Amino acid sequence: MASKVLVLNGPNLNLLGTREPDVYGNETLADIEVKSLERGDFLGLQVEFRQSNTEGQLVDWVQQAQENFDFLIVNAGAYTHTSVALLDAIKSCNIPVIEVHLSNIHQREEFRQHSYISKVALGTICGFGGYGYELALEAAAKILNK
Ligand code: CA2
Repeated sequence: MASKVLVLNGPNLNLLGTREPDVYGNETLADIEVKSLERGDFLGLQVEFRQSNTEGQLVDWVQQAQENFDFLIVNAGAYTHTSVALLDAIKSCNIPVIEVHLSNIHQREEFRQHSYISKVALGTICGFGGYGYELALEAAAKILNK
């Protein structure tokens, strides 16, 4: 049976493709979802893609993830830099987690250079735009098949 991967997206990522193309590219989140599902099919992974602007909803999804999924990929948006709640939820979640960012957060404002998610993620992929999600799926497939 195919391994199942949950991809969580945080606040304002639903606005992708509408503004700030110089920072985040021209792709919409729906475009990234289509490519992630296709890459998942190719890798033998069943991918589910979700987005919420609400911290509590993201925490609930992380808490529930281990019941139905084998792997978690998270772009927590701005909550990356603020959310101890998401850090705690990921810490107690028994499945591996990869952090993704479209932009290279280390080249941006100082407040974006710290990530609570990085403290508990297996690794972080940032700076490759929407392709970062596909890279994270490649890594997930490798780790799950080990
Ligand atoms: O680079 C990333 O993926 C981020 O997680 C994106 C977040 C940002 O707060 C993080 O520091 C880095 C923001 C996503 C908001 O995207 C927008 C796109 C178009 C218009 C407005 C917001």
